[in-house]
Amino acid sequence: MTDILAKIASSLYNGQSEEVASLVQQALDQGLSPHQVLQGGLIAGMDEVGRDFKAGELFVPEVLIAARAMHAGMNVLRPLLAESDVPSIGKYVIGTVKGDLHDIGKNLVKMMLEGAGFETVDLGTDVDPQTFVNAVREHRPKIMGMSALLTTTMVQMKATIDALVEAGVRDSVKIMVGGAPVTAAFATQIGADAYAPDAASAVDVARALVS
Ligand code: B1M
Repeated sequence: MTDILAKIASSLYNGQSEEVASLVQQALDQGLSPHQVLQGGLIAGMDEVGRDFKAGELFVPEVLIAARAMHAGMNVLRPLLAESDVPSIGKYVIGTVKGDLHDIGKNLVKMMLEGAGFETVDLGTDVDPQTFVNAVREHRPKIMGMSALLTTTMVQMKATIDALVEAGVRDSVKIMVGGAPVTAAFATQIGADAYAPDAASAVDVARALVS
């Protein structure tokens, strides 16, 4: 069992998209749960990519190819993670903040929320504050989530909250933030309602916010 997860992680590291998709399917066929495959295979592989990227052993093109392989694996898992007969428990607008192109974590959070019964509206990456404001006006979500992976872009979370206040819609929505450099203390400091460290916690936190 752990063998196939290790194979998924190393194929992801090597950017072998087709191999990753096929191994993910094999792991599921062997009886592993979608969450086991996600955590022990895909996320484990991407963690290794992150470590070597930081150490200067991998460069942006290699990371991009690994990210593509991660998406290929997630495409197989998506319907299973989102599988749910729970009726919608509320709308959730989500996006990665301005200047930030990282979307793997944001997409995972979105998939898990959909699995938990939230109806999601995905604004994508590099979302400027005004686009968040417009989406809150248009979709009237119960929760708006912002993701940031860079210390240089997490400040956009505060800029977006300020824009919501200025537009007079801040109090109509709960705000959740997350992403590797974001902390609970930072969330409080910028006036967000909640912080979640990972996709699974994001579901618990979102449920608590709407209950
Ligand atoms: Co970039 N990158 N990257 N990168 N990248 C990081 C983030 C970095 C930590 C790598 C490193 O140096 N170790 C570093 C940031 C350093 C810093 O700011 N302190 C970094 C850098 C520097 C950069 C560039 C500036 C590199 C360059 O060009 N010189 C550049 C910036 C581009 C931009 O955004 N403007 C850049 C580019 C890229 C790629 C495009 C090559 C690619 C992104 C591809 C894509 O997303 N489509 C990429 C990647 C893949 C990474 C790493 C390796 C992996 C990120 C990832 O997907 N992790 C990353 C290193 C790392 O984090 N280990 C790195 C897997 C994912 C499942 O985890 O996104 O943390 P994560 O999401 C988690 C939680 O954080 C949480 O739940 C998720 C699932 O559990 N979460 C939320 C996330 N959002 C949430 C929202 C919530 C709640 C929870 O509520 C709303």
